[in-house]
Amino acid sequence: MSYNDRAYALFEERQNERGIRLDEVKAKLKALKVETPSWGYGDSGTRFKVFKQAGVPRNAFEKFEDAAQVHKLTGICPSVAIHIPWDKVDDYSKLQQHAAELGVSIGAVNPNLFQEDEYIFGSVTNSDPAIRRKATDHLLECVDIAKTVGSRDLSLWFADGSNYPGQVDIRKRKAWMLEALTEMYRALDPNMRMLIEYKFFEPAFYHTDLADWGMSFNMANKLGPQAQVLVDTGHHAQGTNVEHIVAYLLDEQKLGGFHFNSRKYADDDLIVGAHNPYELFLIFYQILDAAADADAGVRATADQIAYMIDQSHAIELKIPAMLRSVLNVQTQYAKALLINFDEVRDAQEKQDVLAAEQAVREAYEQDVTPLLLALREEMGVPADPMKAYLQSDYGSGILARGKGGASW
Ligand code: LRH
Ligand code: MN
Ligand code: MN
Repeated sequence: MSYNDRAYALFEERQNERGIRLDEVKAKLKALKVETPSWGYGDSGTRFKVFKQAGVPRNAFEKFEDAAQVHKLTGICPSVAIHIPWDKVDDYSKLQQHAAELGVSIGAVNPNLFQEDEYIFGSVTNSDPAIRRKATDHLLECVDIAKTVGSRDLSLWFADGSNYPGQVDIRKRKAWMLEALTEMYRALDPNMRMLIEYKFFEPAFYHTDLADWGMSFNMANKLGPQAQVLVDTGHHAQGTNVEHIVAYLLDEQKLGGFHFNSRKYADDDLIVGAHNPYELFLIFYQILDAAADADAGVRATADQIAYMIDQSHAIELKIPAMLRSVLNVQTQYAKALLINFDEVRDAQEKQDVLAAEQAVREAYEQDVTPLLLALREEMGVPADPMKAYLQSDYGSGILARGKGGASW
């Protein structure tokens, strides 16, 4: 028996003793799908500078080529989110066909209402009706693109806000936001969803029209069942209990998706799980708990969550950074699958605080390496996707693209 086989046998023995069935765990791990963002492959930076890397994609087609590498090596990233107009192409069915040839597909469509000079004082909440019209038309254009390429989800984030007290009429802007979203909602096909993101600040520093989950939740409720909330893990104030928000939205059947990234101070867009792996694990704990809820609607909500990465930084290579993010998501999900929920519930019923906390933490403390190695072998992907990438020629091959590729 090889070292890995022995390690897996021991791991299995241990998990069986803990009451965990590894065949179920592996089936769930195989079903996990994580969407990567097209913009995570292009040049990025800070608000001080965009840094140019050699080899980054020059257009949307090349972004899909890089994303396809991440899928090939991990087996769990079959779709790629696009951002319009960053990924504007003449013919979206050509992009869709290109994606299919690479073994991936177009995922969530993200309208972009924060790039043009006209939007300096806002887009859908601008006090100028002509600018609001233009912004809403862009939302409708994105609904059309999603229909053309067969995407179910539109992810919506608005930079709209203000910097000074008195600068804007906050309540009027709330009405304009709802007006634009309502027009967009009416354009959806019945299978489509609007995922409404929020962020507490940046680029606006005094007030932001959709600043927190409650504001997105309120909009989604007013719109109807096809509108849900998107939780970007980097969009909360310090110390916010993100897993509580997740549990709350799941219970309301209003959690539509995630943008995963890690952060230390603000919307840092760093590699997922780099700073806060326990938070990520606790998010999955809440999702798995809801996935076994007595209410079928809550179970279905948990099942249909769109897991997306929204990570892009400048000081690391793009494809390895994305691989690290994806692998960190997979690792924390694997750990959460090792929670013995009966034990947790039993301790909760007895109000045994220490036992309940122990039952959750114990799963986090398991080393899931043998499990992930066995899983990858069964899935036919490299045991160590990062190593496989670094040993492949892909990274050197793309250098021929030169510097000065696509950026935001
Ligand atoms: C805003 C955000 C939003 C955008 C992306 C590029 O901070 O998280 O999701 O679409 O970054
Ligand atoms: Mn985001
Ligand atoms: Mn963000």
